[in-house]
Amino acid sequence: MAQKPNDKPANENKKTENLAPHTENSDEQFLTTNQGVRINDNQNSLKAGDRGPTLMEDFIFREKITHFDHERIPERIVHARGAGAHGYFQVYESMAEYTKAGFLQDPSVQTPVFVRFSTVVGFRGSTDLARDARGFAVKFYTEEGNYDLVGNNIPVFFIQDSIKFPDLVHAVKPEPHHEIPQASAAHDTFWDFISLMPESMHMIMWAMSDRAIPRSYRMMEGFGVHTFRFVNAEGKARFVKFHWKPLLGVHAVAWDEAQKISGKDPDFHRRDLWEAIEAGSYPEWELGVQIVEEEDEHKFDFDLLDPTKIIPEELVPVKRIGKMVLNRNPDNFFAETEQVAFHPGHVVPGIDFTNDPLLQGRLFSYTDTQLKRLGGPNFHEIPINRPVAPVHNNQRDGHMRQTINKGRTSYEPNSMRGGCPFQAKMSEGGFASYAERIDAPKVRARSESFMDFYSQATLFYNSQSEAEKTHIMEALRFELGMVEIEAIRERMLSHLKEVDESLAQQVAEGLGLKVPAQPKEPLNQSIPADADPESYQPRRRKPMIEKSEALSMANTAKDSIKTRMVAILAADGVNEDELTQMQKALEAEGAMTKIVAPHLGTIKASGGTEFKVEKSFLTGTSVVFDAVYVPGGTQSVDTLLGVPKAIHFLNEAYLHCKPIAASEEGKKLLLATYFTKKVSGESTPVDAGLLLEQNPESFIKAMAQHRFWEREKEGKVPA
Ligand code: HDE
Repeated sequence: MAQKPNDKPANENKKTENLAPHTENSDEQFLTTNQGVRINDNQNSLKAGDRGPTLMEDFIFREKITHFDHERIPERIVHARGAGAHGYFQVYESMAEYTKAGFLQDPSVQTPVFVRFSTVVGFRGSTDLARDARGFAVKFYTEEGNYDLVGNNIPVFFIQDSIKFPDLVHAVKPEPHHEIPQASAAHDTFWDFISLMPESMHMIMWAMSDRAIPRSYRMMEGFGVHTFRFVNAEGKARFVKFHWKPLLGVHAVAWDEAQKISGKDPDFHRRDLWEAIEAGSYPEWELGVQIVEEEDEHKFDFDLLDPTKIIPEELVPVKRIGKMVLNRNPDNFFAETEQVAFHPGHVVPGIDFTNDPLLQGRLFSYTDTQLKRLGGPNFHEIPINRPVAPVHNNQRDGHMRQTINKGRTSYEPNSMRGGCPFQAKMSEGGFASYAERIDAPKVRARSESFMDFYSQATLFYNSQSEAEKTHIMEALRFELGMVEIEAIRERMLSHLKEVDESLAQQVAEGLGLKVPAQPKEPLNQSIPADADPESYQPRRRKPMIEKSEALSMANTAKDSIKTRMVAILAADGVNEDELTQMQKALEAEGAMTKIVAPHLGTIKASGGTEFKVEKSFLTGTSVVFDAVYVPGGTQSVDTLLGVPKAIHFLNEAYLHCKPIAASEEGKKLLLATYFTKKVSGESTPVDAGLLLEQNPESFIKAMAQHRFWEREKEGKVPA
């Protein structure tokens, strides 16, 4: 990355400077108390005699233990488990036509960001690979104050009104009597709730798809979900939906693989993010916007304010307006990733809200939750939350106040300070809410324009590739298979029938049930007591499009193998030329290779060179790799033939549809696998992900395809 003109490291910026006075470095320093007194003995408490009781007087002991006793804070009620990184955002060209937001004006300006990715359901110590939506929260430290885009990797949500959020979260979290299961929606209370909430059906399709088991945080999209507003300097507003598009494409793992990774490396995603940044392979996303003129608000077959709907990209293209690069890992997980406080209500002039009832509720919830989690109203002073823009107001005091506000006045208007701090005119950057006209009765109700629950679920399903459809069906079989109450399964089948008959049929087969002809009870129970149930019945509108290419991961970017992890299976005597040729070719394309061998330490190649072994078959597992390569060398291949775990490694990689390459001699190892017939050519069709000669170029091409899902049809690999 280019250095900035003042020769500072490229990953330093205004926010790094803002954090610097708060960072601590113990190198070459004495150990001290919190009062700065040097400690002479950190091994023994102060006692009355060397076998006597500890003395109250021991301020060193008391301070240390007391601090320790108070180290924990409440974890986030949702999105508890996450990983964060610093970086910057840069707009491609001025967006002045649409918004006056300062950070979207000047292509030469880099705005510092901090991003936190998360799973939603699991506790802080759960696994990264749970089937779940992922949080994608970005804090822009702009010159005009902090702007938070608090999104997910799925563009819609389960519910339409935030008053249902506590119900949803109570239903999906572990059940209250025994706190089972961890980080999983596959249980009765979740599906009970969902089966009575037809509005969730679109989100359910996404959550059952491979989007919910990403290969990497770096390979997932992000979405602002709600429709927001852009407002330009003339006060003209337009609707806007936000998208993050990963430059590495959108990729997933297989469900069987996800479950295994959860055991083998529950930190898979946070490790992947950390290691990529440490290696200088900075994750990158483009920010995209879909802009809709206010006068076009009612032109769609859905309501723009309904968060269970997308605007298909075919109807309103996504304009890519800038790029985000993550180029620095946090120094301290707790201080930064845990204490960062996002809020969809943190906006800057030029960005405003709409009346989406889910967004409206979120605008209340996020400050409230930080008060509990971070302990008081001064959480904005925690270093990671401080804006780089100056803060002046008359808010005072409260727990852990850091700022020392000078002067006698803490009110406004005042004359004693000449009225300072004073209000800013709009022309001086003062925030003024968009003056939307509202003239309506005060009612507890839902608009009839929100009542189309199934059309976009069907659109999503119809837009999937064959393999993706199979994965959705299998995920539903799994999840509903974990449900114990049959009536819940049946209700779900009735909903699935509305989405797609054949999907419902296939899921029903797996559950040993029949798709009910008529649901036994009303499927929509989110109806106010006095309402006319008729007006709450789902109504299908004729969709404006039948399919959307952008919804299928099969159509994602498949042009790079950057940061893909390749396992090289080898032992002593490995063919040195083949090994180094392949390593060099892969690394030149930005992939990373690790030698996996029967033991750790080193192996001696045919040419005499010692190669470091990164993983043994005990510490390494195929599920954390993207591809496998087997070089030749008679001794190496013969040794591996005697290692059952090496054969298992290959079988499993094959099962998970990964590219596998072997040199002519390495092929001998592949003949010992379950897919031997594919290797010997006895069974067809030819597998494009199975490369049976030393040809780095074809291996690179195959790796860029990510997975060869057509193998799943064979369905008989015992791994
Ligand atoms: Fe959140 N959400 N949410 N949410 N959400 C929280 O705030 C809430 C929703 C999202 O990395 C909480 O600080 C309500 C949609 C992310 O720190 C809490 C509703 C979307 C994160 C909260 C929603 C999100 C949160 C818990 C329904 C995608 C993690 C801890 C109206 C657009 C941010 C916290 C981080 C976190 C409330 C729905 C995204 C309780 C009431 C829709 C990425 O305030």
